[in-house]
Amino acid sequence: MSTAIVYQPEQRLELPDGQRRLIALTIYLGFAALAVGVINGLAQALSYAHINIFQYYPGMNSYYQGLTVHGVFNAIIFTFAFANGFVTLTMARGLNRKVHSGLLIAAFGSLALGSLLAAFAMFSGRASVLYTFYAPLQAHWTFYLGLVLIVVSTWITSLNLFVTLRSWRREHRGERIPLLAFISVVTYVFWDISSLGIAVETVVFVLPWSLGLVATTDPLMDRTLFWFTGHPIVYFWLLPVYISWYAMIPKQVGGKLFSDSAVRAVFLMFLCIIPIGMHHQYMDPGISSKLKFATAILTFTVFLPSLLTAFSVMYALEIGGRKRGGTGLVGWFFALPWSDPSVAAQVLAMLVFLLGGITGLMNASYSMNIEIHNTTFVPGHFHLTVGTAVALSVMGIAYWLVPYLEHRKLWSRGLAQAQAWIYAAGVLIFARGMISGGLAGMPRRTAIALAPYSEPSWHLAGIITAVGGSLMVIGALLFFLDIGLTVVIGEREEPAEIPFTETIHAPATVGWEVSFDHLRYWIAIAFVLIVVMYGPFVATHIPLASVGVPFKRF
Ligand code: HAS
Repeated sequence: MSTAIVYQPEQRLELPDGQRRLIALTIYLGFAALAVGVINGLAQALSYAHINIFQYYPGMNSYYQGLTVHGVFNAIIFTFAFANGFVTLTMARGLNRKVHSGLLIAAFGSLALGSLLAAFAMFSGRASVLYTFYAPLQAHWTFYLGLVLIVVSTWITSLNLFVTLRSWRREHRGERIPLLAFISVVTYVFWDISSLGIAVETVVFVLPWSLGLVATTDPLMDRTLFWFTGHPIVYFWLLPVYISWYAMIPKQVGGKLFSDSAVRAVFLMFLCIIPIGMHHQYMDPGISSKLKFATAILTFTVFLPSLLTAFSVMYALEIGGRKRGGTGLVGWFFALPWSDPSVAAQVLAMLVFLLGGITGLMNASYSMNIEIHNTTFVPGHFHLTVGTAVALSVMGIAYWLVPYLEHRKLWSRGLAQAQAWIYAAGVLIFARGMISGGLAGMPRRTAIALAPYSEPSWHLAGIITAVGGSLMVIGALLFFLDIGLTVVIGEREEPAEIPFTETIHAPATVGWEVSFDHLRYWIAIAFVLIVVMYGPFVATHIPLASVGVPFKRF
């Protein structure tokens, strides 16, 4: 460690005020969406304990309407808005230059308009199709158009990253792309390719169908295109958080990142291993078992980048903990700066993600999947992942990010700390309920509070789910309170710095590792793998449009 090499842009990021405000607006739109989603989540959690409060939600007329609002606002609008704002900022910080203002405005406009259209469709009861919006369920065209615009906002954001990178490269010929900028841009290249499935599904299949331009649609092709994106979307939620875990948290705990190359390799692995969406279709007819088997194998390889992340981030935390006086096998862990709510929230999110990862492994195994598919085990898994590894990390990031964007102090560090622990405790209880219920066959996406049937083995699981879910809602509301008060009445302060870590090993300037920066090679590998995995399905699929699901008039 004595030979540590520092690699970080030295200057402080001077972002024009207008750009800072737009990034803030984008992120706040995401937080507003999270608030709407979370409030609707309470009714979902209580329903498992046979408590029916759906009728108290204004404008909500059915369980599925509420569930759609919960899923779309939390999993699509919140996550995309945060990614657009945060990754634009990390790109600017990584290259120490401003981004393109016009593209920033266009991305925000597209996101805001898309969110309004989708919200209109959902709140007016014309889009109770859940956040997995494939056929045969059909929504009003405004819902699909809204989602198209939301995805377009991510593409505009990508364009902004590419334009900014290109102008940096012109001035830094032959230099390696700085790590923070590299992982930011790879996140969006990965998403651009991943989103092609949902783009085709929406524009070619469900949008014309919902407009009545075509009479029927092909549900299996539609589902397959959806899941082509529907799996990698989870890493689009996760990778902005990985940017923080890799490039920011080590600095916040006083540690350092071990290896620049390892981080680049992790992001490139995600970029290459896109086509595993069929693990959501293990139970679908019309897909060969050989393809399902190949998908299972490839799904297990996607554990690798997350395991590498676990070891790299843990090592960075350990360096920080030991510097702060922690000794022994686990002493360093308790020596971390737990009083910093940004650190506490994110480290708790990492610990919860260990369980999220294990449950993902169980989902991915074909024989286990038969047992848990369409049960509450699955929402148990994804509240440990997107619901906490992502959402709680974003809350932790917000505890330095919002003060940075507003030039104000966080309103209450104590409240922030309490919310992180309450939320983490809540999700562990919630997931315990969902997972045990799921193993006993408790179905997901079912209004248990209204169902005329129930199994005795679901009762305790349902109560645990409701208790944990309520704690999560309380934790989230405390977050909104603290962040809202920070924005409105937080004490003014000098603009803070964006935390940005050093790496022990600088990026290589010769040898094979330099090829990491040649993104076209990795993009080519991604496409080859996509053809290998999806080619056989497309080549042998018998279109079902002629006997498919008919257009319905709203
Ligand atoms: Fe998943 C279903 C498989 C990860 C989200 N997943 C879902 C759905 C969602 C979702 C939303 O194979 C439901 C979709 C729907 O509505 O139907 N998932 C996986 C696998 C992984 C995985 C193999 N999922 C995620 C992530 C998500 C997410 C991440 C959101 C962000 N998932 C599945 C499958 C299904 C599925 C099937 C279909 C189920 C069905 O039948 O319907 C893997 O990528 C997980 C790898 C993760 C790890 C954990 C690494 C841990 C880290 C933390 C480090 C901790 C530190 C602290 C540093 C291996 C990086 C350490 C300190 C100490 C002191 C210890």
